Formats: sequence, structure tokens, C-alpha cells
Amino acid sequence: MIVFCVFCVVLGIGSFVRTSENQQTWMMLRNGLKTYQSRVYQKLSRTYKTSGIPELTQERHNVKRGNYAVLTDKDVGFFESVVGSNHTIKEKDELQSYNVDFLRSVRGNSQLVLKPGSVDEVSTILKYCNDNKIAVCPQGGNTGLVGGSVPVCDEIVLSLQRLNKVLSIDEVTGIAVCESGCILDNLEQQAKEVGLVVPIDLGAKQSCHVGGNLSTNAGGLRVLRYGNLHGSCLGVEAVLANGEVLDLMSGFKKDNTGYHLKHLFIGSEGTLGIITKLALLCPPAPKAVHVAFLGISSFDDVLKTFVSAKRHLGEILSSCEMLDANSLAASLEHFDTKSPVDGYPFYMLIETSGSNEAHDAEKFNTFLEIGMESGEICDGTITSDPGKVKEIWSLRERVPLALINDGYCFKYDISLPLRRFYEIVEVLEKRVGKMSLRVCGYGHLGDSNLHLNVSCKEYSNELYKAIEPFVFEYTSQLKGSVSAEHGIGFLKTKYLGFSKPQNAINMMKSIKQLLDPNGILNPYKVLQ
Ligand code: FAD
Ligand code: 2HG
Ligand code: ZN
Repeated sequence: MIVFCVFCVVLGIGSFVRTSENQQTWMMLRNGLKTYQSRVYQKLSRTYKTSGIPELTQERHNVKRGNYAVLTDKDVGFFESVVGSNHTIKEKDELQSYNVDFLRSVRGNSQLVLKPGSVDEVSTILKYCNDNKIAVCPQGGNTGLVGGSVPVCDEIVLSLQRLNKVLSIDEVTGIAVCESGCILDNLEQQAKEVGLVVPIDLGAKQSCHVGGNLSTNAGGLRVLRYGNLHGSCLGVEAVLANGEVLDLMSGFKKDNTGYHLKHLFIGSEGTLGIITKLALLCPPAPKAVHVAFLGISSFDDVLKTFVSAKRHLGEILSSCEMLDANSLAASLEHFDTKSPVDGYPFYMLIETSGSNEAHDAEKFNTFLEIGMESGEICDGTITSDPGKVKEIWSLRERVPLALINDGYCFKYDISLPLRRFYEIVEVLEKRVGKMSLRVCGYGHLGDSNLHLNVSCKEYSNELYKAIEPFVFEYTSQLKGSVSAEHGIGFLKTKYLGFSKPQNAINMMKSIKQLLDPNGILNPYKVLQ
């Protein structure tokens, strides 16, 4: 028997179950979900206890320091005269959080952090560094997951956190202009006030910078709807290694005047220039948002449900995420919460964003009914209540943090052909056996982007060797991408060749040589 509460969709939250033995789920939903924290990562912060900090990257990865100048008191004096001593960090304890990444997977040994307050200050600092061959690591919110945001050796850290202003948001054109150190969530709040939405959303939004998002070409939860930042970014202002300011700001979607240079700075992870300002095209905020959380009994049915979602939800489909049972279990255990749907090997989170509540609900209902009747969807819950929408999203968004809380987590962010999307999770699970606590797969199914995570109690070199390069070889054999959205940073440089031909890498090196001939910008990252 199929029980499906159509009206509840309109009322706020509904549940549908395939058989009556699942009535318990329905009861729980009627009584309201537990009050989850509204956003998983209120403000991402990790405190650094001595025991939790990783070995120095230079030692763990046996890195030979580049031929850069060693910082002198004279250099520090110069930098203080530019940014002011109150915007300079030299104390060992304070330096720690700028030297260690969010995952605690890498640790640099920088002796100096600079926090410039204007593009001119960034320019003066870079000119000096270039003239004196001092290496620089640009840093945004330090939420990057590939070791790109912290120094490898003793590069100075150039933090963009003071360049944090929203400069303008135009309701008519939909263009938002901000400084690069603006926190994504702040931009989103201000865009919302004029009925717009920032076309990128991710779990780290309360800490990451919009400039950091651009520098990594971050993907996130709604690439399926809005595409990636190469499409939404209208312009950037960037400071080159020699201090020159390149003004590529534009207020137009269409501008075919020569090479599209702004794209060089999108996704180049601070190796070609420092982004100081940017313009983003923001679409109107959707009037109706529905989210369903579904229990599915096989990966084959996950794919069928995705195809059905594209066909039946069409233009209102805004996100299609997948979690396996181990991912959901981690989220539930570490955050001590319950899921409205439980006991399945796979779960899907499907979101629609549109402009007509009744029309969208009707479409969603049709999609769900078809899925239930065919047996592809076994169980689920749907809501359009904003609070409940957040609760459901938090089941998914908590997964990365939950896995880090297992102790240590090896994270892989790969693009794979959809038909073979999940097999690597099962293969890897067999391969690493008891060396790991959990092997799991989740992520942006709608973009063919799998987050393959292996958690363990603490970093283990043996486990590391069992996973790498195996995961990258496997990905490459399937013609996938070894980095779908997080970038190459420091941790993936060895594997760039698994996704790019040598002549493309050579061209990247020529561009780097042209823009940063002394190699001072984020050395040891992206290119080896
Ligand atoms: P940082 O981590 O500080 O830096 C990232 C890189 O960009 C570094 O190489 C740095 O040198 C460079 N950089 C930073 N700012 C500038 C600048 N102004 N100019 C030049 N170079 C600069 N990523 C996704 O793609 N999708 C997700 O869904 C996603 N979810 C996440 C969830 C969590 C919980 C966490 C912790 C991370 C997640 N990430 C995700 C990864 C990360 O948040 C993104 O890569 C983000 O874009 C990094 O922004 P940031 O400001 O923290 O940059
Ligand atoms: C996400 O989609 C992020 O949640 C993080 O990209 C993925 O930590 C990860 O592996
Ligand atoms: Zn992701």
C-alpha cells in the first residue's frame, strides 16, 4: 500500500511511506523533527591543541625549500610600515591558526602574517616581495581542503580578512560587488535584503571568503542550478606578483573584447595573483523551496531517481545530493540527532527552487508518486517549511565535519561517470579493511561529483599509502577528474597529471612563468 501525504507538503512537512510498517516515520514527522542547530557550521573554527596539530608539512612530505629569501627584521619593519604593526602577527601561538589548515592535514612554519586593508597595501607588499624574492601564501577563510591555504615552508601569510566590505548590490542588474575577503554568508545576507541570492552555497559559508571561493572555483550545493563561478563572476580585480593591479571588473554578462583574462584567476588558487575585488551576478531569490529526503535501496535506483528528477522537476530542480549509509551514520552519531528516514543503503536529498509554491508542490508530488509506484523510492519526507528545510540540509552538510570528528579523515573529491559513480567506494572499503573506521561516499550526484572519505582514529602513513595513488589511478582509468571542486592545492600536486595531459600542464607552467616569473605566489601549490 502506498501512503502519501500530499497536503502536508503545502502545510510544511510531509512524509510518504511505501508500506504501512513505516508509520513510525510519519508519526515522528507529525510531531515535528528535533530542533537541529539551524546551520551546521555556525562559524567554522578549530582550536589547536598541541596533540592535535600535524607534523610540519616540510617534514611529512619531505619538501625541499625553494630558493627564497629568509625573512629579516628589516623586511618585517617594512611590512609593519605598510599595514601597521596592529595588522601584523609574529607571536608563535597566534601564528598557529594561520599555519595549520582546517583539516589539520598540513602545517607550515610561517613567522609572519600580514593583514592589508586596501588594494594599495596588497600591491606594495607584493612589489616588495617580488623585488626581494620573498614567498607569499594568500589566505582567505582557511577552509580549503587540499592544503592550499597555509604555507608549506616559511612563506609569509597574506590574509585577506580585512578586505571584507560589500561595495554594492544592484537590485535591477543583480550585480553584487564586494572585496575579496568578504565572508560568503555576509554577502548572502545582504543580497537577500534586496531579493537576490548569491549563486554559490556551501557548508563553510560562515567562514570562507568570496575571494577564496573564486580562487578555488568552489562548487557547492547548487552548481546544478547556477553553474560554477566561471559563469557567475562578471569581473575581478587582481594584484599580480610584481604589485601591478589588473582591473578586470565588468558590469556586463557579455564582453567579448579579447581574451577572457578574469578566468585565469578563477580556480588558480592564489598562484597567479591575489584577488582583491569581484563582481557576481546574483539571480532572484526563489519564492518557493521544497526539499525531500529519500531512502533508496540500491545505487541503480539512485540513478533512476536522478533521471526522473530531471525529467519531472525540470527547471525547478536546484540540487540533487546523495549520501550512503555510512555517511548518514557519521552525521547522526557525531551530532546526536535522528534522521526522518533510516535503514537504507542510500539517501538522496532533492531540492526544488521556483516561484510558485502550488505549482512546484504539484510537480514534486508527481515525481514522488512515480518514484514510489515504481519502487525506486522506498521512503521519504518532504517539506517547504524554511526551518525544516534547514534541518534536512543539515543531515547532509554535517557529514564532512562528522567524519573529521572520527579523528582524522582522508578526503577525495572526484568527478566520475555516473554509471560507475559508486563502485570506487566499495572497492576502497575492501582494500583498506580494518585500517579505517569508515569508508563512505556522498556528494553532488547532480554534478557527477563524489566525496570519497576514509576516516580513522589518527593519521596513518600505512593507510595513506593504501589509498594513494590507488584512488587517483582508479579515477584516471575512468577518465574522471582527481579534483572536482576543491582544487589541487598542495596535497594533490603529484596527481595533476592523472587528469591533465603533459602539454596542458606545460601551458599552465608558461602562464605561471609569465605572471609570476620569480614564483613567489603560493609556491609548492598546483604545479610541482
Ligand atoms: P582558503 O581556504 O583560505 O584558500 C583556498 C585557496 O585559495 C588557497 O590556495 C589560497 O591561497 C587561495 N586564496 C584565498 N583567497 C584568495 C584571494 N583573495 N586571492 C588569491 N588566492 C586566494 N568547497 C567546495 O568547492 N564545495 C563545497 O561544497 C565545500 N564545502 C565545504 C564544507 C566544509 C565544512 C569545509 C570546511 C570546506 C568546504 N569546501 C567546499 C572547501 C572550501 O570551503 C572552499 O574551497 C572555499 O572556496 C575556500 O575559501 P576560503 O576563503 O576558506 O579560502
Ligand atoms: C561538501 O560537499 C564539501 O560537503 C566537503 O565539498 C566534502 O569534506 C568533503 O569531503
Ligand atoms: Zn562538495
